[in-house]
Amino acid sequence: MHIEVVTLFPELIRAGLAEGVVGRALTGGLLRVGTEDPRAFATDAHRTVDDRPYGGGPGMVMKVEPLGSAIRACAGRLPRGSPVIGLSAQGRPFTQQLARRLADLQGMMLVAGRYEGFDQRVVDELFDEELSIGDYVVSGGELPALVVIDAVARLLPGVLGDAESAEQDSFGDGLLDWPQYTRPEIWEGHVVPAVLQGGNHAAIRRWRLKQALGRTWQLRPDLLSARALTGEERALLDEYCAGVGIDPPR
Ligand code: 9D3
Repeated sequence: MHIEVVTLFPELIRAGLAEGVVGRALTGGLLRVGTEDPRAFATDAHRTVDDRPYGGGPGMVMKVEPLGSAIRACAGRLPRGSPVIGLSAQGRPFTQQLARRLADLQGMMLVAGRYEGFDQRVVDELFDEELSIGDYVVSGGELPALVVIDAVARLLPGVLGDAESAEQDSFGDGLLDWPQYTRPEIWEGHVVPAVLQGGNHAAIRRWRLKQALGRTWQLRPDLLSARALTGEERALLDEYCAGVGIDPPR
């Protein structure tokens, strides 16, 4: 997978990719990430990359010519057909489903905005789509671009080890995780649930599934509504709800 990022802060992108799973994907050659700084295409003595909004008002807008030139330079390095994705608060919400779709591509371009955002003509003429990472305000598109890269990179074949990726095809799909515990058995008077200390693997599996279902219903009922339940899941969730004294889903 080849990703190009258009950004006024290439160091921020580099720093965000250096560690952990994504860092390994880069050094291992499973992922390639390049950056292009619109400032490199600014033509005036001050290397200007922003300008005042038509119509007035506070803030600045990313200047069109340097941004357009940086996007075209990146496009020339990417496989044909790679989508150009702008990161903006006006974008479509980024989801795991979209991360899976992007992970199937050979390449993509991520364009990070700064200031009040992009000139709408850049959006209309050069972007294939705009993505947001959620309903809160961050200062620019760089952290959102890193979120997209991280979510996509960990889905690429070979990036996660066996132990990490086994998690992905467990019944946890579409549910919150079950509670995890490690040693010691008693910490400041608080014990690890007894079922996890026995070797009854069928009982452990049922307990974890029940916890995952119950926590999802308590904390994120929207996720459960979007997911069908098997007969076993329905029964385990009813048990969980009875245990904590809440109503199960109808
Ligand atoms: C919505 C607030 N705007 C009022 C005029 C100002 C503004 C805030 C933040 C303009 C641009 C930005 C920068 N944000 C992003 O570039 C961004 C973002 C975000 O803020 N939230 C969630 N996802 C994203 S993706 C890019």
